[in-house]
Amino acid sequence: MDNTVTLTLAELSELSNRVLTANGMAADHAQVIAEVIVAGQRDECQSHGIYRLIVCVNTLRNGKVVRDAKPELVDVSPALVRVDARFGYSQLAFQMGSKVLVQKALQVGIAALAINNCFHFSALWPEVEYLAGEGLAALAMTPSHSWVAPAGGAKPLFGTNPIAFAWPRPGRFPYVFDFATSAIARGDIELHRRAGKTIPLDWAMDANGQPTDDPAAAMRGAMMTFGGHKGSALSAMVELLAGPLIGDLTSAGSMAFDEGVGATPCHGELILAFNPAMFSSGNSADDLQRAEALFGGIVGQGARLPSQRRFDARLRSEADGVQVPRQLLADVLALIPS
Ligand code: NDP
Ligand code: PYC
Repeated sequence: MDNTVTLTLAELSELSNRVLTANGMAADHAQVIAEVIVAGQRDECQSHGIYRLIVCVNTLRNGKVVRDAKPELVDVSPALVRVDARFGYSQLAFQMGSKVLVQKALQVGIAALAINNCFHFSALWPEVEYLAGEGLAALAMTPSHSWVAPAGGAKPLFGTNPIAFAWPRPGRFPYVFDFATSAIARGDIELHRRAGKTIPLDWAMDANGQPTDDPAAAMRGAMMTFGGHKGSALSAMVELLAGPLIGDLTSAGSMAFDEGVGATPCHGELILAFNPAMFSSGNSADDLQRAEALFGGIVGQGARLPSQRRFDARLRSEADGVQVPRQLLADVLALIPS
């Protein structure tokens, strides 16, 4: 028997909305959360697609998330906007704050959006892609729960702390990268555990600090940063800029707030936007052309641009629908109370 089921994007959207609202999520939150889950599955970003419904529902049932939170926007300065998510999920807060962020970056040249007190589970590329679509370069980062050891240590301290960057390319998909500062997103380790697969030895240590290929042991131990001390320093940077700088929790604080429930992490997020036209020395068309030459230099030697795999998957999924592992779909359907 085929181990996957094909769903159209509309079917996946309807299913995601149904699972969330049937578990008490307010309709406006469910709608925007369903959109990022569909986008993740559509782009074959498996760690942040339909699988996330399981974590969201656990959070709705056991966590401290406010199911109908109304985000509150504060216009702090010409270049800074803050949105307090009021302990709801992050998506509505981003939707509200990003419109103001765009206006500020277009007017001032550089602007920041700080989101506070949000439950955060999603990939960051949808956010920086949106900003690139507005003609801006963008950088986003967020902590998570303390699951990752600093390089040279063996005890969880950092989150998986993703950093995403986008550069606008008029008429094409933007240049985008988005990766955890851990060797891999934690969601991927969980997907390996679900599939009964081993993991590479450079992803995580067991509880005794020994490299392990067992995903369950890895989740009880400590994940490793990517690139040794370099990923470790970047991870600390994310903790600082998207934590204390914006008046919010570190990953260790998020873990303590969770009180062992295993809910979605709750903390802040920092998003920066840059207006290339205003930074330009006078001829932004030439400057954008130099950027294109750089991208040409990458692909010209047979390398690929980050996100190209996702963009290819997007076109495929839009035409043919998405493949969902049969067991994962069954587990998601079981989340709907009878
Ligand atoms: P990956 O290691 O799978 O990919 C990271 C990036 O590298 C992607 O942009 C990917 O593009 C690119 N890439 C991969 N292989 C190549 C290659 N050969 N050449 C060029 N580029 C390449 O991601 P992670 O596991 O680190 O993270 C996955 C997701 O998890 C991210 O979207 C992240 O935001 C999310 N996440 C969210 C967290 C949160 O707290 N909200 C925490 C941690 C992670 P492509 O996709 O096209 O392969
Ligand atoms: O996959 O590491 C992860 C993750 C943490 C929070 C959301 N995703």
